[in-house]
Amino acid sequence: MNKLNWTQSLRCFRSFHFFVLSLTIFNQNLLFMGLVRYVFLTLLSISLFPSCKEKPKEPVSVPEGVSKNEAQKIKVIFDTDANNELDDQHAMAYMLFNGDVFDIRGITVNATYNGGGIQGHYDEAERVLQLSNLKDSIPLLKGANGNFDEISDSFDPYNYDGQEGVDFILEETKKDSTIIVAVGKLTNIALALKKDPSFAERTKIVWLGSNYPEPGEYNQDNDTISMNYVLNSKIPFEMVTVRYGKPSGTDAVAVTQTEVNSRMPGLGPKAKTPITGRHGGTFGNFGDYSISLFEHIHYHTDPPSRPLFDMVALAILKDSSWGEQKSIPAPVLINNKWIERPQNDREITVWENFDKEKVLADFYETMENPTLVSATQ
Ligand SMILES: [Ca+2]
Repeated sequence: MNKLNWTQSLRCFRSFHFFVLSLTIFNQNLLFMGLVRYVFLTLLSISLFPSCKEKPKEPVSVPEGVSKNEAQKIKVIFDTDANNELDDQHAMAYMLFNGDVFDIRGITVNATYNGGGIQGHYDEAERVLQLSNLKDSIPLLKGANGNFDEISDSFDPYNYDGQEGVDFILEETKKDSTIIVAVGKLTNIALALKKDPSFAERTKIVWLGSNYPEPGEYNQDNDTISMNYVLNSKIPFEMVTVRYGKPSGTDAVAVTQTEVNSRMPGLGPKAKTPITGRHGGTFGNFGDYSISLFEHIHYHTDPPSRPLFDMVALAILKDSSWGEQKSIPAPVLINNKWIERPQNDREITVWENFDKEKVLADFYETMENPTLVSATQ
């Protein structure tokens, strides 16, 4: 039952007060006035007490442009090395075009080897936001340029590399049940845990990375110490595996350049302000930029194809049936080898065996029929 509002409560109190007063008078004069006064006071009370009843609920009006299922959306901070390869940009577009599914609280960048330092990753993330007409509508912040061990070595919580992005992650997760989808190295996440260990209790990390149980993988190798720090913490942690060359990892969720050239032209919203791509050229929608990214990437396969690794980490949040998940005691990486810890009470989730057809069908469907996420600033 809903609470009465203040106006109703006041009216209710007045009515009740009057009723009690009336009863008192009624008792004192019962012998004299009898039935006439009784009937009068009863009718008066009945006329006043209905004001105590809860008023029928007025229909809740949804502000223009706000979807009715806003509360059901997955609140996400996306932590990306946006300028590495081409899957981060496609993941970003997929996320930004899934406005019915995701509520994007912000985007933070981290810097892996390929991508021109933190500024290069920031610039590329900004290009995708601009193509989506969301630049300045979604917070975009720089995280750490360096690695966890060097930053944490003489850590000053009020002045450290990555503070802008990491502090944003810490503050934003205090407000709501926001999760972090991390698709680069885990430096920013480890720094957030170091600065505020209670961070572990208010969010979860979905990380695209590792060839677990095999060694190696780009995101992992960029900062293994940060990964171990996260594995040894209590923060809920889901690992969306890469597994180079294996059918069970996101490496298998690849698209060919031929397919991109035929399906992507012109897709996505028309950008109000076109971008200059990282390889040059001017682009007015994400679809055309996608073709440019595929044109300038190295290929190791015949026919030429590239996995959309990072996009899969978002797809399995959208529909968990597009991958298989299992819980394992958290292992640790020592000397580039995974060491199992079967006695470890701390468990993590491992994602594998992705439904490539369904994930890619949804990717193209999303590109063809985008629903932009709402602005958050
Ligand atoms: Ca990435």
